[in-house]
Amino acid sequence: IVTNRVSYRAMQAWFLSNDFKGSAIEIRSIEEFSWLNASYSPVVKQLLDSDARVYYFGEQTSQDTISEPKVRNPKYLSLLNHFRFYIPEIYPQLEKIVFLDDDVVVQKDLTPLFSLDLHGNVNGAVETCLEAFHRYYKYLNFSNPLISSKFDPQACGWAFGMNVFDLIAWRKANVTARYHYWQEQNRERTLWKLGTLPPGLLSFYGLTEPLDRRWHVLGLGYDVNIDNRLIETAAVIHYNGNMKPWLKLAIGRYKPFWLKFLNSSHPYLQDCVTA
Ligand SMILES: *[C@@H]1O[C@H](CO)[C@@H](O)[C@H](O)[C@H]1NC(C)=O
Ligand SMILES: *[C@@H]1O[C@H](CO)[C@@H](O)[C@H](O)[C@H]1NC(C)=O
Ligand SMILES: *[C@@H]1O[C@H](CO)[C@@H](O)[C@H](O)[C@H]1NC(C)=O
Ligand SMILES: *[C@@H]1O[C@H](CO)[C@@H](O)[C@H](O)[C@H]1NC(C)=O
Ligand SMILES: [Mn+2]
Repeated sequence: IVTNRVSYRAMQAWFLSNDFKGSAIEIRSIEEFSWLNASYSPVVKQLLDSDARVYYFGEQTSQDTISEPKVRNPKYLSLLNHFRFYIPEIYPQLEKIVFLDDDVVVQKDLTPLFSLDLHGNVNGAVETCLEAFHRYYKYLNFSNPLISSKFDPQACGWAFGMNVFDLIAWRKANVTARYHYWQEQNRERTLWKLGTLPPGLLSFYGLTEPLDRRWHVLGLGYDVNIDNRLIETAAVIHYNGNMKPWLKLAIGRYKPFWLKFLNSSHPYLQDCVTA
């Protein structure tokens, strides 16, 4: 688990005071990774530059802030969000990893994911273009020749949140370098606006293996029409979207799938559990 300095102590206290059937849990803070600095990562550089702009010109006069308020949203500013693109460097000894977002619930054993054949691909992910609009043209600026000359606008999108990464194939294909390249091209935000999915779609293009949809059922944070059977049989459910199960605006029907793993008699939770 990688967190930041602000949450590090609380995370440690939480995992020390709970037993997860003997699982080994390592908590690290993103500030430890001194190699992830502005001279190596264009993303760090861009985040520092945008902080500096706000600092020097003030929030009220910054054009970025006025025209794109979401850019100030910590979700998009956080380096933690982009940290997924450095997994092979975080764990130089590992060959394969299952990556999970912090807003998922694991409902089944994920061990079989490690023996799935990714056919030489780097990223095992569920595709999202069952809904017709989740295609590349939806996420990227195809008016830009950098994009339109290299990518198929109809290519199917996929999701972060539960991914199997083959780290050997990742290093061989220099995916992190590709990601840096695209982040640099997007300095002026002309290729895409926000988030980690668009650079992911570019960096893992042609390197993504579609997984059976039942591995990862998405949308529990915004889509009110997900079939209950689909949720119940999923290996991982993902509350992506704003309506997180721990918030008041949660979608009521999806809340129990999260709540049932919560130990409400735990003293740390006594103050915040309302259910
Ligand atoms: C920045 O990271 C590079 C490697 O990524 C490292 O060689 C360098 O020492 C780091 N600089 C600082 C100031 O930590
Ligand atoms: C990855 O980068 C290394 C070193 O920069 C280079 O030698 C190699 O050809 C690159 N591989 C690919 C597939 O681009
Ligand atoms: C998309 O790319 C074109 C060509 O570079 C550019 O003129 C346009 O401003 C971009 N659109 C956005 C929304 O950034
Ligand atoms: C729930 O938390 C309480 C208080 O910390 C603890 O005694 C109990 O064993 C926990 N129950 C489970 C199922 O983990
Ligand atoms: Mn998520």
